[in-house]
Amino acid sequence: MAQGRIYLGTKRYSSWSLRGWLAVKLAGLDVEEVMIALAGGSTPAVKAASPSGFVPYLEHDGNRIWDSLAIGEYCAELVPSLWPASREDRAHARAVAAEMHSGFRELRINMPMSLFRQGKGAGRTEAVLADIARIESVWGETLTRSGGPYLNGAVPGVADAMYAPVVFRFMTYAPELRLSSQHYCEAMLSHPLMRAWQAAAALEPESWYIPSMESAIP
Ligand SMILES: N[C@@H](CCC(=O)N[C@@H](CS)C(=O)NCC(=O)O)C(=O)O
Repeated sequence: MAQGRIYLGTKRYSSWSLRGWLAVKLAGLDVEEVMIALAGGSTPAVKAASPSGFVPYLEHDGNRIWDSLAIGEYCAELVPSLWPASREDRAHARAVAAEMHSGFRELRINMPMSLFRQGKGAGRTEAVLADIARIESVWGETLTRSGGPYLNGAVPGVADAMYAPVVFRFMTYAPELRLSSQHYCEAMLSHPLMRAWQAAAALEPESWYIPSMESAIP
């Protein structure tokens, strides 16, 4: 029997859900998935299910954890290898994960995660390009430290979970990226968990689609 449940929003769109789900899966937690179709604003079913009114929300072993980064930390307490082994590298990875959690607002607004949208070339405002430049610099520095192919090293960890939606955004909007970023995106996109998320998203019913998130962008 599952040891709990994770509440998630529509997989095509819910970038925060992807982060929490990846952390839970990377930690190997046995939890049931409760899917909620997002309304594209405030979703009554999300408000009813989650203490914060946001997904992801994890209930596990009597614990209630809302917020993607808190879920990542919880999972890493159970499986410490979700952060790097050395204190210095862990400090760096935590800063990197926190920067994603609290920042890159322009990228998030102008290149929203929408897995199957025709978005190539869209969203490239100056502020978005500045966010992307910073992300590439963070990835470059972190991959050099970790030895790659993931920010966490040989296997993905919390920092990778935090940036996973950025990888999907880059897949959709296809901004120019340096070679090392392209390699990181390829490693992430070919990871079985990222593939599984994408496959599940492809099976979501059309009634869950949010038209403004699906529209092709000229
Ligand atoms: N800081 C939160 C943000 C969570 C968040 O904004 N989730 C969105 C879905 S991606 C949500 O639940 N929105 C409310 C709604 O759509 O009703 C986290 O890291 O988990």
